[in-house]
Amino acid sequence: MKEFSTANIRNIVLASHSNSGKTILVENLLNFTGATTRVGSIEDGSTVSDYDDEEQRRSISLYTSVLPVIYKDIKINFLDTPGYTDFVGEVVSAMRVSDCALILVDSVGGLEVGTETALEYAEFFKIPKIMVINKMDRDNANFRKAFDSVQNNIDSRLVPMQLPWGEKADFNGVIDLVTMKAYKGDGKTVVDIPAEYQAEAEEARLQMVEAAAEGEDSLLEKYFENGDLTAEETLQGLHKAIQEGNIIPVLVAAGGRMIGIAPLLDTLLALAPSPLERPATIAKSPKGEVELRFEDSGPLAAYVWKTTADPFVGRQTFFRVYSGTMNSDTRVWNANKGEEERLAGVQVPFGKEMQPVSVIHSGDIGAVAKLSVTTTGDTLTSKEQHLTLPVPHFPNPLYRVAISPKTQSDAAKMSQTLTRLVEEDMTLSWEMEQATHQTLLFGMGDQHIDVAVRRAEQKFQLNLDLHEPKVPYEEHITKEASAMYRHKKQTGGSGQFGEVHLKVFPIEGEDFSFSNDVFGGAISNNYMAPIEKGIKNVMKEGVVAGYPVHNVGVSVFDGKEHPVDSKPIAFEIAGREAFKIAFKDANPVLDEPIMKVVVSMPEANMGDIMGDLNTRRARVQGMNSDRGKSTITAEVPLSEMMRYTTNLRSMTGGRGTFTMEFDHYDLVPTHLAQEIMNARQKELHEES
Ligand SMILES: Nc1nc2c(ncn2[C@@H]2O[C@H](COP(=O)(O)OP(=O)(O)O)[C@@H](O)[C@H]2O)c(=O)[nH]1
Ligand SMILES: [Mg+2]
Repeated sequence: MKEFSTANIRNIVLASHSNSGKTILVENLLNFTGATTRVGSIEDGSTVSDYDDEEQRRSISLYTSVLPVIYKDIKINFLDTPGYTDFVGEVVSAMRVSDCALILVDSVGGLEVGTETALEYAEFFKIPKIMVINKMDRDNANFRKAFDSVQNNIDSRLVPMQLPWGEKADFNGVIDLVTMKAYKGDGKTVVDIPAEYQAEAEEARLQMVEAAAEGEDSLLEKYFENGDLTAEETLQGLHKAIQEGNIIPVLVAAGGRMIGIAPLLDTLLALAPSPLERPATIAKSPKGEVELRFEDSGPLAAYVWKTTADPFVGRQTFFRVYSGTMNSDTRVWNANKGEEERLAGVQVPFGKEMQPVSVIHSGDIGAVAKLSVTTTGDTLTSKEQHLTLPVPHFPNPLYRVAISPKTQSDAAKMSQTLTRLVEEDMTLSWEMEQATHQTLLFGMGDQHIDVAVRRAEQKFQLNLDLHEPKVPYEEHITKEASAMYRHKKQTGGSGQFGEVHLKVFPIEGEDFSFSNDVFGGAISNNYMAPIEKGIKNVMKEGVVAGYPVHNVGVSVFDGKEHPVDSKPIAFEIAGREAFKIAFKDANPVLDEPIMKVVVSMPEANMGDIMGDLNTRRARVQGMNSDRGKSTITAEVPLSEMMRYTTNLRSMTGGRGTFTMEFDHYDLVPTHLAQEIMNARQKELHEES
């Protein structure tokens, strides 16, 4: 592939609700510009962007792909992201390294939740936005309606730069308000605006020019003087204005029919900023903060925004250069890991293909294979400069499932494979939970988990079973109780004998205390350790409900031993059993984890969400509404929140989100605790 210097690079993220035609749009752009000889389709699983098996199987994008489109000597790196909520982590990563967002809106669906999310992230990352009302050829396409559905829900002003020339089956092309020409089909044929559109186009053009004039003071003066701007001035003004972020230019297309392609590309070249026009990046170094411009001559700083760990291809690391250049056959310093990495060859990603190049210039996106320690979020730099670039905040994965290996050989590689999987994905994590003895996998939703589990199977030959996650309850007692147990086996062979009298009582501040309060040597000192061991073993397993015991004191105050048959194992058993009896008598209760939950939703859903939270034993601590968005802060038991991701989505049409973190343990209400204990006793009964 040809080399492109910073001024000739654009990085544009394609983001919106699933199904608005992002993947097919790039597919057509690639074909239009001669990069491919045929146009692939979603249905055949033959697009350049959705190359992963799982994407093809599901017919949706799951991962961000990089597709460079070369047009008029400029390389536009399109980052095609998934639109489904579960894969929003990919959108965050892509936005982080893009200089402009192209937001697609379905001409029928209008503003859908994934598109709202895309707009919010573009806002958050402060990158200019350009909108396309796409699929204008659809049966129920309605430009105005789609346009209004967006405008009525956002603060930024939408400014049409194009109008559709016909709609639905009659969608012929686009009327471009800058050139005031009509572009037929892909746009190679340019004609005069048909008479019936002239008036509408004139009016829309005036509004566009006015918006452009506001982009720059000098243009505003000219506009007041002449009452108009030239085409060039209009583009210049809009180019400025979108970088301020308060206007969003609107284009029209039917990417899948290759309509509006040339005017779309031309507008992108005119409006989307090159890296040179972006604000300085602030990097950290041991000497303090450093301002980086996208300069080849600057110190090396490349941000790793994506990693894939395919067992056959090996690890692929995707980076964006913020300063300096990344060169083949050199060594770089991973500032986050504090280790050197050797770059065998740097490459330009083109879907799944990697095209070798000798250098990746500042501002560009590249990839490198087989790095050893580098993971997503790391900065590659020089050892002397030791620069680190900021890592964005990713939404916390709150949807949990318990997993277990299917076979012995799966067990052997489970932890290693899970570690590699989560390394690829900032919104996936796993942990072993001591209290429930479960391995938990956390993701953004059931689809996300499903993809991860299939990926483990297909790519890593790790087969997993899924289970309901258990709540990590805890057992404790609320009063003092005593018990004795005699363990005796004296029939035939060598016998066993041990008798323990003990008292249990609640304690605070520590989980366990043990004292030997035996007077007169009823039990020898050396049997105390086995007794303690027996008790500690039950504490792990739980007595009444199968959950770990906390905050209990034990005093052994009496017992009996036998000169021949007493041995450590006998006392271990006697200690354990005496503890169990005393514990059951000491009014045992259960504690449950209480989470601090913050739910955000459209104001209209507030009543429903509140009502629903009440059925989840929530303790609401605060509510807030601001410009149509509401938040509720509440403490809610974890047991009530297990499938909240799914429930909240269905209550809010996907517009509700929440955060959740552990806050404290609190008593489980008696009737619920009783149910849990009964279930456990039944389970024990069935086991024995
Ligand atoms: N009618 C029509 N369908 C389209 C157009 N572009 C894409 N599609 C179809 O819309 C569906 C979703 O497209 P896709 O590119 O996967 O959308 P994405 O989820 O935004 O990437 C596919 O079935 C496409 O064939 C278009 O311009 N017109
Ligand atoms: Mg897609």
